[in-house]
Amino acid sequence: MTRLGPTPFGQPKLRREDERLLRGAGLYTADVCPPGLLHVAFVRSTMPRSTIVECDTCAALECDGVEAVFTGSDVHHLGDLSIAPMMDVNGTPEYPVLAYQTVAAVGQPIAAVIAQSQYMACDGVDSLFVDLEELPESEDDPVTVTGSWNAGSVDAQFSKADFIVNACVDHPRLAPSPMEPRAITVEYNASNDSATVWLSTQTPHRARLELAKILCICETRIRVVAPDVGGAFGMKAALYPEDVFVVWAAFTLKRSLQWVASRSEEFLSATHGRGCTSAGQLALSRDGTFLAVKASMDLPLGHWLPTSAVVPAWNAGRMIPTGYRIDAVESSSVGTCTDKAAVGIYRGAGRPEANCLMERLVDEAAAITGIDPIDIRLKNLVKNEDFPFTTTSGCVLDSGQYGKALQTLAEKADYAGCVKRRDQRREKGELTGVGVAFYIEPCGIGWESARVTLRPDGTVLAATGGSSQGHGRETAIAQIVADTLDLPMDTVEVVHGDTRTCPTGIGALASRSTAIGGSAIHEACLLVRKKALESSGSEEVTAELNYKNEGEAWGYGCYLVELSVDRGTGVVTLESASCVDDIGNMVNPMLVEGQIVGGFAQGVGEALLEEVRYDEFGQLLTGSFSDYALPRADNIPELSIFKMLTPSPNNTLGAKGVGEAGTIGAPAAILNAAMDALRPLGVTTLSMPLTSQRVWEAIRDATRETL
Ligand code: SMO
Repeated sequence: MTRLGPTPFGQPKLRREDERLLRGAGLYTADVCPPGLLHVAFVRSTMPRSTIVECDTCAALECDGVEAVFTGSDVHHLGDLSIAPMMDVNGTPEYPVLAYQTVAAVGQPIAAVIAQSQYMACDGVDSLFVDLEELPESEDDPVTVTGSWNAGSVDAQFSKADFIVNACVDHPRLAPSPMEPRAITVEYNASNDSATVWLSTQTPHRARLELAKILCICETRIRVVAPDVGGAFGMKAALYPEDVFVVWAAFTLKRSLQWVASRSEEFLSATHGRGCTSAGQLALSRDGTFLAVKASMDLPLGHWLPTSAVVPAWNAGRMIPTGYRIDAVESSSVGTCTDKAAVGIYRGAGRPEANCLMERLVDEAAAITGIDPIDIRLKNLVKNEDFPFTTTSGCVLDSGQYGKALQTLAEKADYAGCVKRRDQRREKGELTGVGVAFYIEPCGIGWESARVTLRPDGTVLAATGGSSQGHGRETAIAQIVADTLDLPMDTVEVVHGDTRTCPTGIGALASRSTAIGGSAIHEACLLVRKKALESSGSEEVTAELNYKNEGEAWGYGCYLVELSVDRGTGVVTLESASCVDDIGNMVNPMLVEGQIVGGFAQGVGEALLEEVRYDEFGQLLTGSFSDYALPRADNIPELSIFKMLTPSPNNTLGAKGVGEAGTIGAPAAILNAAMDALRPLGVTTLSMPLTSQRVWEAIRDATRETL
């Protein structure tokens, strides 16, 4: 697939979803109101690690409108959730639908009240009496997931190195915060004892499979529909205990039920991301050649493991040494269960962790050798002629022009001018920095499904096994179909996110929607075209297939930021930002830029503002947006976006993912720029988020020592 040009493919088509969404005519899970709907609210633990001494439901049951109350003893027989087995796990933490006998974390559901309205359910929750007795800290070893990636003579390279540099990076624990919180509406169908589960999810088919397994019922009794989804970012990839409860209760009561999380419930019990602490060492020769790298990644997990719980640890470990040619690598990654909210994938999912550590090490290498940060990268990045390139840890980087991307960035963003301005301002006593970061982004492994039907009237129905989390899939898929079949876009109807009308598939995650999901649609179109040419011309023609890619596509790119630091207050101000991203063939450049800008904003949030905090007793301190600082428009400088185009040889569209690009490149570039600004004062390390308090303390500590 190399055809690009005056066809829908490659054009910045407006999103066909937006007409209905902007007019308020979208259909979100909470908008679905089957007749006789009852509402669910959860009683949540106010303490970590406790024994449930008493859970008295009497008063709640007498509340107006309350129809039923359930506790852990009603559901503790239900099954467990599957965990993607990418690393070794030394135990199985419980998957408690409602806490039974003990609770593990603040915010864990203990009981559920079902009532005629959401308010009545909340009144019931307030009337329910729970007595908890705090347990001492457990003496058992926590459940951990571990992995290591070792190759080459690391010790020999370290002993012959001219320099060894160190870096540590602290990633804040983050709350993914999609605009639409978690929501589930179960429409119970008494005629055949089945249910339609409307769920704000990234993975409808997996949700059906897991629900059937946990509830021990046949999959045919459950239809899962992901209607419009208002953002997900990895937070809606796994099935939550609350979801399982609501479906179980609907079948038990034979009633339709709905639960919509409040924002506070999201901070307390939706999955968090990041929280990784990493440490690394890079050995290099005097001329700036990288010889060996050691990295250790330490990631938190929560009190239960969502399906993709180990993915961040796996990506963080296996991606070292990212896009650099380093022949000796020793990388290890450990995820450790804690008595806090679950941690799962969040936009980037281990990619920012690996890239931030490498980029910090590379900048330290530049500083110690006196080689320019761009030049030392150019010297060590994988060269064009080496693709496909198998990294020392075994990742197969498919394609790219890494050096050219960095040179393009230097030119377009006027790197030389940035450095000159910085030096002039430094002479006047200002704290200013220029930061560069290179990143790579693995995009989806495996397969996705598609079914394309060409109707006798010339219109097309395209059904994908993937789904949409609000990122414009209907538009992108319609463009691929229209281009492949040479039809106008408005003849193409797209369906997704429904286990009844779509072929069994995976979903919207891991930057896979276009590279794999889009390729599946493209292949199905080619098959339909072939069948149509062989048919009589007046019949309906359908093609359905599973497409498996030939290996991961690796997006990559680089970011450059200029920033200044106020010496008196520690406030960091981003002054400019530019990026070059190579995502292979593009279906819709407007959607691509939207992804880059959105990812960048979340990357700025991680670098400068956002942090989920618990106190020493396990109490959540950041339970609302007044304590948890999402970036606002005035925190985000305009991002100048430039593109490279190296098609991936690993999928039929030649596409790479772009969903996570900005969250990977931005924090690394910002960290490097802040270190560049503060290194002259003697600051040697900084932790994210770079709040004014943290930065002020770093300045104070560094300057105090030199007094
Ligand atoms: S963090 Mo993404 O939804 O794989």
